[in-house]
Amino acid sequence: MKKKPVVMSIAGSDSGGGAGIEADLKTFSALDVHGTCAITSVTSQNTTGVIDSFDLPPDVVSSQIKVVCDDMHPSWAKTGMLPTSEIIEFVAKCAKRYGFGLVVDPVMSAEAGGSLMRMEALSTLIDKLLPICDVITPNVQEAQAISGISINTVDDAIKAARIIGKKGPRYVIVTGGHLEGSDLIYETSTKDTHVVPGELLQGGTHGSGCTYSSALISYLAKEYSLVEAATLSKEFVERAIFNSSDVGKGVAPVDQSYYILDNSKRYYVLKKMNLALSRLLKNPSFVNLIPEVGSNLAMGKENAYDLSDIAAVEGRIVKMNNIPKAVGCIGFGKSSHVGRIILTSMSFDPTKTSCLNIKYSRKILKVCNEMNLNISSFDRSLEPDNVSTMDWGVSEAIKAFDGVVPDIIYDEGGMGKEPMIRIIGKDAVAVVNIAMNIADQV
Ligand code: PXL
Repeated sequence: MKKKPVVMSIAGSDSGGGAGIEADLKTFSALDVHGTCAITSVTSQNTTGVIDSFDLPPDVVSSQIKVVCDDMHPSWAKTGMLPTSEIIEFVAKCAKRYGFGLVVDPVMSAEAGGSLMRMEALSTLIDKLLPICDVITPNVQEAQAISGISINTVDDAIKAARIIGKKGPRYVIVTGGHLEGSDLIYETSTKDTHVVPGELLQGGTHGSGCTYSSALISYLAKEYSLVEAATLSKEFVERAIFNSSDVGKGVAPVDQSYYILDNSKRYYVLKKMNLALSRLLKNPSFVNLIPEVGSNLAMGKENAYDLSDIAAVEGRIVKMNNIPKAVGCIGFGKSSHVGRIILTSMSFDPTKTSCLNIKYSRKILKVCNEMNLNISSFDRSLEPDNVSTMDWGVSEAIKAFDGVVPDIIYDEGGMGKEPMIRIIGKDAVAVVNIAMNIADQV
């Protein structure tokens, strides 16, 4: 049977599913480690903040840690919400007894507002937990509270990390939201510092701290070095922030499942593209539909954001010895022309993910009409300055069709521009089926 690293989260529950234990377990499964948990407090919470919380008795927290450790021996654990001094003391005892690697995320308040730690518990955390932990991952506010100095620059963060390091952790990672997006790693024994560069991203951040520390123990449990684990965790949390969705009225929760779903969505696109392209290339009559500039077939992944989310044929599909030929392989980010058409059509209708451009002729357009396809068009001579032709033209054609994405968008060309027909559909196979029907009748 395969072996999986086992990790543990000792943290509070967030009923809104955005932070705490819920975020931790989602992170663990996205990163393919077995996640276990000891719940310290049950918070009644949504995206607007913490409404209420109910702390568990400290021996209930220890009991959860004990039974998990006796059986599954997690190699790494993280602490999140530790609301009281008593709970911190019990957790520190367990950590000493079981000897797992320990990351302390010194959670003080929720991203959306609301305190998650009693004031007096901070000194217990500093006295009891910092001396026995491997890594502490404060954000700027938490680092200020623990070090007692204010942090405005990366130099301030280094000073704070030195002060915190003296309290016992082997590494201090000051996480970046407020350091222009970069994280600072400080190694206590050598006094070395390392900056993990990042950028401030648009997106909801509810659960970002929990997700970061959970990703960190996942990578550490997979035996990455600390700097590698911190770099990968930063990337993981940035993508989770970027993919957050507005599920409530307040701070949007980050999305950890993006990490697994993105690859499966891309795989689905590649499978459809391969099937569609091989059918197209086997159909000799398709050559009659290939324009001078070549055709391209492209398909976007669900929720495509930019051209890197659109798969197409590198170098287009051309006519060679009177048979259709793909110049290169299918890959993401390989077409800006047809890619833009898809991004625009998906902005009107997210299910219209695929496009194939074919030759324009009156005859071909007539066949499209006879097939009862929905048809719209744009006029290049009306194109304003400083716009992308495809964004503008495709939007115009869709607006002219009452905002519905038609099956066919054509234009009659312009100075030095070949006229073109574009077939748009729900996926690459659907688009190719339409193209083959047209080709059979031309
Ligand atoms: O992200 C900090 C955090 C930790 N633990 C719980 C939380 C939050 C933030 O909302 O709710 C339970």
